[in-house]
Amino acid sequence: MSLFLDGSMGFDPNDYVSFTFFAGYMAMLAASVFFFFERSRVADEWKTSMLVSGLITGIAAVHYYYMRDFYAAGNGSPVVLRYVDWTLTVPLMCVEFYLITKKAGGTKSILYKLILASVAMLVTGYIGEAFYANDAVSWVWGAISGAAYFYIVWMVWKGDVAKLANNAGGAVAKANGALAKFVIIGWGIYPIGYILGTAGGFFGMDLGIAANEEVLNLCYNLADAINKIGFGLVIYSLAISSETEAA
Ligand SMILES: *C/C=C(C)/C=C/C=C(C)/C=C/C1=C(C)CCCC1(C)C
Repeated sequence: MSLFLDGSMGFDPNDYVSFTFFAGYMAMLAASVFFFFERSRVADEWKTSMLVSGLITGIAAVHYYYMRDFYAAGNGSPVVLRYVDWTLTVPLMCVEFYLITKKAGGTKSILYKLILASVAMLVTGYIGEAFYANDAVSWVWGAISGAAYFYIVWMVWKGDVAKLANNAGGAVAKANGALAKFVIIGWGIYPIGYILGTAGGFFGMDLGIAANEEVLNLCYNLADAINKIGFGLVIYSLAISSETEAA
């Protein structure tokens, strides 16, 4: 029985990047099982949020299954699979913000702004990585992507989303504050990976270090596990805490 699609049983023990693909796959899978099962235990109003949490880690688990093989087989960065995963899961994370602020007046228009910004962030990041990774101009695409990222940070930290959550107060304000921290700190790991992993990542400057695909994938794998599972756990604790508040 082979473990990988290429028929091999595994990867070189020194290949720590492959290890993080493998561990990421297991962690995403386990988190999905957890969110789907726990969904039945939370109050009705949080069931959709729990479902979305499970979908985020579930979609990631499937992509990690394939990225793991792709990388272990020596194909380098799984750029396409990575960005397909993100294009599905990041908008779903925007939906999480919409769902928690909905009762406090969250509108579809706010949701669309977040989704549009996240798509802009990812499309430009993809162009930078897929076509300009070895080019000094990779920073231009990273910078446009970064602008969209800062817009999302502003929306959830100080803008419309934060205002709604703070008006709602209590567990919702707390959960929004925690999710916003994930967006600032946890999502902030991705641009670091991009800077270290593309030739011109840092405004085209020569940092004296070669662009490193391994570091890029390490950053992305670590950040994915922190952010996707972390988001779900924040939602879960919100769902559990509002249940005890109601009781
Ligand atoms: C589950 C996946 C998530 C939360 C992915 C988030 C990805 C980002 C926040 C990526 C951001 C980037 C920049 C801000 C600039 C450089 C290009 C990117 C796409 C790596």
